[in-house]
Amino acid sequence: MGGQKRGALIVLEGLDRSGKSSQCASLVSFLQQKGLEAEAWRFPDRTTAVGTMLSSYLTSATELDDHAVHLLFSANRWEKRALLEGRLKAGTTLVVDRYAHSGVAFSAAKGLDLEWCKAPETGLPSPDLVLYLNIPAEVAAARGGYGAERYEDIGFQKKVALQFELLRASNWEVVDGRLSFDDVQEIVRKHAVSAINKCQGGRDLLSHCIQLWDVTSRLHKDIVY
Ligand code: FDM
Ligand code: MG
Repeated sequence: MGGQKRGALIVLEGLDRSGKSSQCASLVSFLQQKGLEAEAWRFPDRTTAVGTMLSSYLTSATELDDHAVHLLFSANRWEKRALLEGRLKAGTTLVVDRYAHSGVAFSAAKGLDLEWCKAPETGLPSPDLVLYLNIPAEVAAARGGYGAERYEDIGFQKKVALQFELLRASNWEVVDGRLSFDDVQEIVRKHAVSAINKCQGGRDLLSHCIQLWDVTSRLHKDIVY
């Protein structure tokens, strides 16, 4: 079991306009400057055939049943799984802008059953670290720049935030997204470097796979509402 050095799977999550994309880009440059192998990834990956369908749904060019679109978002991750695992095993750290947590939070916010939403994601590689950029929906909206895409609506983003809360697990670090860009980046770097060091110490990828939601559901029982 394990023992082999590998790259870390680091995911940034949060509402729209929480700063994920710029923080991801800055983190990848920092890691590369340190001489580490690192790549920026993002979901949805709009470059694939499935991604094209998602993109046209998000721009409201097409309509799709909520369940169907949920499965497409998940399929968009599964179609990249082999490549993703290959990169990690080859020692490359992946910094991913959104992952299965966005998949579940956005669909559950529409009213789909949370457990149903989790099911198709189960078995995907579990992140070593989820950095959640925490920002109230009002603050995100005030940053401006909500485009015309589906979901870019303050009322809906509030519902998404509630769902993200339910997904918090032990591999999450919640970062205050209202801090300055540099302050957020400093925290992000610190946690990322620590996750990378653990993986270089031979943290096993496969045994980790099954934990995407296991960690979560265990925590769920401890949450007092
Ligand atoms: N989104 C993203 C989902 O609804 N499910 C998913 O699985 C993922 C990865 O797509 F509003 C939503 C979140 C966001 C929209 O994402 C487009 P970007 O990061 O803004 O491109
Ligand atoms: Mg967006």
